[in-house]
This record gives sequence, structure tokens and C-alpha cells, in this order.
Amino acid sequence: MDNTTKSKTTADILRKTLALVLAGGEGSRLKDLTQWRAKPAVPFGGKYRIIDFVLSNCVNSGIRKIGVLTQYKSNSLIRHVQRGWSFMRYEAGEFVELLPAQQRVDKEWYRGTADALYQNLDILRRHKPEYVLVLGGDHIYSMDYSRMLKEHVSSGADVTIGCIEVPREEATGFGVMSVDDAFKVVKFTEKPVDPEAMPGKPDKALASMGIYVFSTEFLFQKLIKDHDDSESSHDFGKDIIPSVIDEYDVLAYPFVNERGEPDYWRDVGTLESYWQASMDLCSITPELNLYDRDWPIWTYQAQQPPAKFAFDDDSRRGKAIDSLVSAGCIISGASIKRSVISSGCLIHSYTSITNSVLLPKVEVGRHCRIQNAIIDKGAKIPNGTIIGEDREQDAKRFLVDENGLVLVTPEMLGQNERFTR
Ligand code: ADQ
Ligand code: ADP
Repeated sequence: MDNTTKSKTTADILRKTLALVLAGGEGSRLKDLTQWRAKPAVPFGGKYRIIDFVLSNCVNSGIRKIGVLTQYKSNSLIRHVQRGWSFMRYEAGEFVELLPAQQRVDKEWYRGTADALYQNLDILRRHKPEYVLVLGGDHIYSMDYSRMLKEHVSSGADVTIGCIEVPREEATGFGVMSVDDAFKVVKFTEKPVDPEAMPGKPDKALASMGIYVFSTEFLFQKLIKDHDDSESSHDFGKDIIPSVIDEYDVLAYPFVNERGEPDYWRDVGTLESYWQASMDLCSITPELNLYDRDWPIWTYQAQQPPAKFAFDDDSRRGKAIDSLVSAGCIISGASIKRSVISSGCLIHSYTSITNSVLLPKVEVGRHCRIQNAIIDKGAKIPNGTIIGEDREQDAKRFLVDENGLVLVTPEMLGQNERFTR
């Protein structure tokens, strides 16, 4: 490593970093929540979309050059990024640029995550970054990427992979790695059937967070090589990372809190994990702090009036406890417990909602009882509807997962309302 590299300040490194957010995945395990939108565009936390977390992490870390690679059902994602993230000033060297699959190179859509970058190589070259930070667009966490970048530069690694300790039984869905004492990655297996345990921790595995820092020239060489490989599926986790472990310096960067414990990071890839991460927000001291003024989560939001709670008599009490109630909601004589109620919902009298997530603009009629449910945007729940008490009844109309969690969409209710909003 030369002296100029060693003496780089964090500001130098951040200025020369291009972040690329992979936001084109299908997210099929979220079932009908991704019927019309890409997973990173799924509303989360009452007023955000999933992608806001990674984009806010970039901006809060001081990274101001950001590309978002979109493909699958990208309309609402593109709309959201354009409306919410266009405050950056290109003239000042800052931007959030949308990079949709355009069939510019191969007459193909993005064939995998590595191909998504390959197809934009000319655009990436134009920005002349020294480091490229590759990020997934579908995780909920607050992370200061500047620390990982600094570690990458000071170690002289070719690539640095963000990693986190996870329960071994959950690790089958991730890339799993083994590291030596200096955190150099010595083995990497994508989605192993039997994930390797961490030394001294038989119940834990070290999972890749699917985030990588590359030195630019190294990345470009590997993308070109991968493109020419007809056997490759052109994916970072399946192809690029395993192919460089033996020959190059691949460093693992553990995502830990100030006590050295694994920090809060959730892949909200299934209905259960989406619901659980929403419930996490309702706990008294959530691990993910949305109220941290030093780490604001930015989003697009329509102007909405404050949430209103109406009818305070014994039988019709408009109230919410251990819940997030967003702007524009009216809780009229209904009782809400441990739930996330997104912007613009209207809940009518004598109704109770418990352990549930309502996406924006849901209306719930009178005398409903709803628990353990996710209600998609714009659904209108008729008076007297009971959800979450009788699995068989629910399964006749709605989608019920293996844990009994119920997903309700406007289409399942025979409504096409959201189309017209
Ligand atoms: P997965 O999440 O299973 O594993 P993948 O489905 O490729 O990998 O998605 C990674 C990211 O890329 C997601 O944000 C997705 O939306 C996006 N994406 C997928 N296909 C795309 C395409 N064609 N164009 C643009 N974007 C696309 C990865 C790693 C694992 C790691 C987990 C952590 O491969 O090693 O453990 O992430 O969640
Ligand atoms: P979002 O706010 O995430 O965009 P919407 O529910 O408004 O969510 O719709 C997502 C996308 O799917 C939009 O582009 C919308 O026009 C489209 N869409 C929604 N419902 C339908 C439908 N029934 N048929 C076809 N397209 C739909």
C-alpha cells in the first residue's frame, strides 16, 4: 500500500465512493405484497419504504453519490425515489441516480446482481469512483458505512464484505463465511444446506449481509471476467465472491454495536420477518431507533394532517398503545394494540386491531376484530370482519402463512381501489 492510500482521510474516501443499491430483486417470498411493487418499495414502519433505510444509511454516512439499480416491477420504486430522494444537488457532486435495466448491452434484462453492475459499467466509469459500495435495497438497519470503507482502505483488501452473526438455522438463506484471526475470509458458501458454525459458537453462523466494498479497478476486472464466463449465473453471492476467496484479499467487516454485539439488521424477505420487524418497532425500547435525530430516516411523504383519536367514552374509545400511528390517520372509537398503522388509515368505531400492520390508506369498518395480520395498501375492510381468529375461515378468503399470519390485499377483497388513487 502506498503512503497516499495510508494518509487518506475519511472525507477523501467518502468523496471517492460510489454506492450502488441493488433494488431489482423479485421478493417473491413476500407473496402478494410484491404483486405490484418491488420489495424495496414495500411500505415499512408507517411512513417509509424499505429502500429508505439503505439510502438514509448512505447519506448519514456521508456518501453522496448513489445509484439505484432497478428491474422488477419498478414503477412504484422509481416514483418513490424520484419524489423522495431528488434533494441531492448534482452540481455539488451529489446524486441519487436511477439505473433501470434497459437492455443497453446484451439485449437482456439484468441476469443477476453482478450483471446488473456489468450492464452499467460505462455509466459507473464516468463517475470515476475509487471505491464501489454495493448494497442490497431490502434490509432494515442503521449502519455507518464510513467505518467499513475506512477499514477496507486501511487494510488494503481487494474486497470487504459486511457480515453479521445469525442463528445457524437461519443461515441457510444467506452467504456463510469462515474467517481467520485477522478476519480474512477463508471460505464462502452461498445458501449452504448445513451452515458452518462459528468457532466456539455451535448455534451461530457468520452471514454475509450482501454488502461489499470493492476497489474499483478490481471490481471492473471481475465483472468483465464474470460476463465472459458462460457457466456463471452472474451473481455476487453465487459467483463473484466465491471465485475471489483463494487468490485475493477478502476481508470480513462485522456489523456490531458499541458493546461488540451483533447490531440490528433484518432481512424482511418473508411475511413473517416483515411482520416481526414491524412488531420490533412497537416494543418499548426498539433496537432500531427511528427517533435518533443524529440518524434520520428520510422518505417521501405527502403533506398529511396529524393523527386524530376520537370518541372517548367507555364503549368507543379511540386509543392506541405500544403502536405507531402515522400522520393522516383517524382512529375513531377503535382500539389499537401493538400495531403499525401507516399514513392515511381510517379505523371506525367498535373495532380492535392487535399485533397487525396496516399499510397506507387502509380503511377498517365498524365492529371488526383483527389480529396477527398484514393489510395491504388501500384495502377496505367491511364492517364486522374478523381476521386472525379462525385459520380455516381466513384461508378461504386471504393468504395465511405457516405461522397463521394473515395477509389481506384489496384484490382478495374483490377491490381494485388502489388503481384509481
Ligand atoms: P439474496 O438476498 O438471496 O442473497 P439476491 O436475491 O441476489 O440475493 O438479492 C440481493 C439484492 O440484489 C437484493 O437487494 C435484490 O433486490 C437485488 N437484486 C436481485 N436481483 C437483481 C437484479 N437482477 N438486478 C438488480 N438488483 C437485483 C444476498 C447474498 C447473500 C447474503 C444476502 C443477505 O447473495 O450472500 O447473505 O444477500 O441478505
Ligand atoms: P405503491 O404505493 O407501492 O405504488 P400501489 O398499491 O399504489 O402501491 O401500486 C403499486 C403499483 O402497481 C402501481 O404502479 C400501481 O399502478 C400498480 N397497480 C396496483 N394495483 C393494480 C392492479 N390491480 N392492476 C394493475 N396494476 C396495479
